[in-house]
Amino acid sequence: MDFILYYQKGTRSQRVRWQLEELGLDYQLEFLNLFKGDGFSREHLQRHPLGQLPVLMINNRPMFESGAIVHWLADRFPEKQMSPTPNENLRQDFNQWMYFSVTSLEMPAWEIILHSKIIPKKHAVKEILPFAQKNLLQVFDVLEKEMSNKKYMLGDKFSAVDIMVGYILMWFPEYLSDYPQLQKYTDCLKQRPAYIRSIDGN
Ligand SMILES: N[C@@H](CCC(=O)N[C@@H](CS)C(=O)NCC(=O)O)C(=O)O
Repeated sequence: MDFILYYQKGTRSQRVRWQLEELGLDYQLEFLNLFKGDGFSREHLQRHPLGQLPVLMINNRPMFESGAIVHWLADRFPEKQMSPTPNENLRQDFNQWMYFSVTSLEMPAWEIILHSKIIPKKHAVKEILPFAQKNLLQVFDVLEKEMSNKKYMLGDKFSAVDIMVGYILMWFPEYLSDYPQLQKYTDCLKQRPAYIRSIDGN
């Protein structure tokens, strides 16, 4: 299969690159610079109607939404065991945490990043921060408890869920010191050769 990942370091396209590396697939990176408006070029808007990243071209057919791409790749290459099959009990947990990662976890996380780091100060709504922080820490509490006796989100085996959850946890190194299990978990994820390759270069 032919894969082209439209990519910018520090964006959710890193999730997809990490997954491609875990699966050992060949892919080409096409670098965009969202700050320079590359997302809104006519060509890119044909790949992604909102002009966002990531987009993965799969045999010339575009796919967007980082979670959906990571999930699709996991299911498409079952021999790599990055997602349990629908017949396994663990598939229940897999679906639960995949959706959790892009809703309960990512929503407050993104509000914090957006209103403290991305939106220019005069447009940011700083009143949203305490509320989002409270929600995020509640979710961190849940994950801390969840990880108290496991190496990965699904137990002993790394899966696509770890890419989805781990990627967001890594946005908040300053909070992790209060969460020893999550600190240990993200330290372990950061040592994975595929993760290290996925953050290589620009
Ligand atoms: N839910 C989407 C979110 C995509 C998204 O917001 N991407 C950001 C980069 S991390 C982006 O392209 N922002 C530019 C924009 O919204 O104009 C996903 O996970 O793929």
